[in-house]
Order: sequence, then structure tokens, then C-alpha cells
Amino acid sequence: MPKDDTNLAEKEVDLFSLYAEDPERADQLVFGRVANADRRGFLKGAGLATMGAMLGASIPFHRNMPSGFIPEALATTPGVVAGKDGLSVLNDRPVNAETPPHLLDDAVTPTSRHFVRNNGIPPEEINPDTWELIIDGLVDNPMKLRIADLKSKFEVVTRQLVIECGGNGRVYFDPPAKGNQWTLGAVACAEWTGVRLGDVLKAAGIKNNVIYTAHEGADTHLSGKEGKLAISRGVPLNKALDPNNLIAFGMNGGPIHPMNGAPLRLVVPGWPGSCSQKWLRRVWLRDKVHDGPKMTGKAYRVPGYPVAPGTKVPKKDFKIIQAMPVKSLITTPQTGLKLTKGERALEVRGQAWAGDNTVAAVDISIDFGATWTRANLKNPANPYAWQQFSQTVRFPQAGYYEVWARATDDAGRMQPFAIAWNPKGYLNNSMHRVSVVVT
Ligand SMILES: Nc1nc2c(c(=O)[nH]1)N[C@H]1C(S)=C(S)[C@@H](COP(=O)(O)O)O[C@H]1N2
Ligand SMILES: [Mo]
Repeated sequence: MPKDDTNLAEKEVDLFSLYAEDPERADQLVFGRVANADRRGFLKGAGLATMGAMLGASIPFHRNMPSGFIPEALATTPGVVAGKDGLSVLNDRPVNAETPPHLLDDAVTPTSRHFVRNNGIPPEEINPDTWELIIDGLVDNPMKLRIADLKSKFEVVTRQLVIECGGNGRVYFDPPAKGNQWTLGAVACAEWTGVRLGDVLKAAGIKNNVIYTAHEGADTHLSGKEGKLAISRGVPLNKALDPNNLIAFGMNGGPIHPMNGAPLRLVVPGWPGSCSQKWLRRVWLRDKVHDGPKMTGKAYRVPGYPVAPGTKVPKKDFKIIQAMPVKSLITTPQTGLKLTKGERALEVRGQAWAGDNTVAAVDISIDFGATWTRANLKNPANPYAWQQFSQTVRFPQAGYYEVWARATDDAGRMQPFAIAWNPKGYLNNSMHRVSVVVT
């Protein structure tokens, strides 16, 4: 049995607190080398690209940086990831950054606003022209494909697809759950271009005994151990063959952002974001449930039955998360809005999505859920795109209000008021609330 990787989250600590506690160890972690190693060597380690990404620039004189050195820009403005705009950085090693809800108002999330969830250290140097994807395991014809091969051998499609981290909303769990303390913004709907995963697997010839996929990326484990994967997940074959899954090489009409998996990634919409392997190197087919890092133990699993907050659940009762639940996000107004000058009417807007399902309705309340008004709801641009909703609400008098949104999917499932607590803090789809003060 592979080791349970679920306590890895504990190692995902903030860079600055680590430097304060133990600069030598921090340096080793950040730069991937021991602090007193060859000076020219240690800054070439895996952490430099991450450092550069955090700073928004490479560091020409990085060799002059003393060990334990914290760049001023990181010390004063920790909220920066190159090519990202307005994201909140939750963790810088590995980089994890989410998008404030009011920046998710677009039907298609701009690349600069797509959240980042890294479990390890992204690859340093990527060359899209020579990048190779291996398809092997239980297939008739193992394949090695460059991106040019994917483009010439398979139909290229463009789709708007939601990726949501399984741990989105974890911060609201009480008792708290370990791991990145995502609030609301570990979700996005970008427009991805690529080929269908199913087409590529079929071309390789799927053997009769295949039941599961296994995905591997080119990022490295936080420990820096050679050949140790940060994360390797898979999906049941029937999900893998869904024509909406892409092996993507394009994002919003341009290249994939380096932190979102350039030059090649999976997009398996509707299921936890962890199924959408970034920096994709290999997909192999198996005759058993995949057991890669973060596939086993309690990772991306919830108890198979509802439990009261704080319940200790035996490991054997945990089930792999499949489809994500119905959810909505209010993107306008931004919480804390003050309406002045006697304004009483306000347009509320947002996004709604529902795992493998579609959203049938979104309702809005301004009176703490006593009454609800149906919002206008758009159809998805394509399956697995999120759906925009809007409604104008009118506040009867001056005072403090909360606008609540509640989506219902086409199977009749509705977002709950309270969080369905689970030990690892996954699948929080409780209703989003924003505050509005009318003066
Ligand atoms: N290779 C690799 N793929 C990965 C991850 C990772 O750490 N390494 N993180 C996964 C998780 S947990 C999520 S939620 C999504 C996030 O995709 P994004 O960073 O593009 O938003 O990528 C998934 N794919
Ligand atoms: Mo995730």
C-alpha cells in the first residue's frame, strides 16, 4: 500500500513563518538545496522559478543572494504571482492563490484570474515543441505524442469548463480542517482548447480489463526526492471517456499560464480539480483503482455517510469524491457594498455550476432566506460551463442586508444553509452571502 499522503498539507506552511522559525530549513525548502551547499548550485534548485513567479520577474543577480535572504518585494507584498492579477495568495510553497469573488464576474475567467492550486514544485523549463505525452499501461498501442501530433491526429475543440478545487470553502469548516484555507475563489471557468481525452485513449486501444486512468505531471514533490510525484490521480474509465474532458494546450485563446499547467494539462470538469492533472506527461490505464499520491487514504475522500462536525471517521469508511455538488457565487456586488444617495435597487449577478449536472434555478434572498426571488439564469455555453445569473433586488429601507444566492440542479438538489462537515473539509457548497448597507 502506498503511504497515506494526507498529512502533506501540514508541510504546506507559509514561507515567511518558516523563515522566521528556521531560516536554514526554509532556505533548503525554498531553494531545494541545503543552505551551505555550493552557492552557484543551490539557487538553481526548483524554488527559483517559484520565487520568480511570486516576484513577477526573474532574479538576474540571484547568485548574490545570501542564504536565508527574503526579497523585499516578497516581505512587503506577498500577494503576487506573475501573470495573475488580484489573486489572494494563501501559501507560497507550493503556490496556492485564489480569486476574490468579484473578480469572477466574467462568463469566461481571464487567465490572469484563474486560481492556482499546486501540490508540489512546478517544472522549471518547459518547451512546448518537444513536450511529450505518454499514453501507456493497459493499451494495445502505447503512444508518445508531441503537442503537434495531438493537433494533427485528433479533432481540436474549444470549450468553457469549470475547474473547482475539492477543498474550496474549507476555511468555513468548524472544527477546522487542515490544508489550504480556501474561501470562495478556488474555482474558475476558462475557455480551454485541446483534444478529447477519450479520442486519444481510444486511439491507443483500451484493453478490456481497464477500469481506471492514472495521471502524471512534471511537477516535483515538495521533498525534492527524485521521481517522487506530488500528486497523481485518476478517474473511472467511463468518466475518462466523457467527450467533455480535454487534453488542453490552449487557455483563453492563448498559451496555458505556467502555474495552470503549461504546456499541456488535463481538464476533467465537474469533478474535483485534482483530477485535472497539470504539466501532463503521462496517462496510463489500469485494471484497478489508481493508487498514486493523493488518491489513497483520506485525500479527496469524504465519509460514505453524513457525520456530525468533529466526528472521527475510520479510514475504511471514506469514499473517493466524484462529481462536485451544485454551487453558486455572487460576483456582484462585492461584499461590504454601501449604497448611498438614496439608491434602493441593485443588480445582483453571479455564476452557478453543478458538477456533472446543469443548474436548473438560482434564487436570491435579501431577508435571510425568509423569501426568495428567482433569478434570470443563462444556459451554459456548453456542457460543464458555468451559468450566469442576474436579478435586480430592491431594498425596502435603509439598513444592513445580506444578499444570499441558492442554486438548484436539474436533479432537484439544492445548496444547503449549513456546511455538511467532513474531516478533510471538502465539498463545501453552502450558500454564498454578501453584505450590503443601505444608507
Ligand atoms: N501536476 C499537477 N496537477 C495538478 C495539481 C498539482 O499540484 N500538480 N493540482 C491539482 C488540483 S488539487 C487542482 S484543484 C487543480 C487546480 O488547477 P489550477 O491550478 O489550474 O487552477 O489542478 C490539479 N492538477
Ligand atoms: Mo484541488
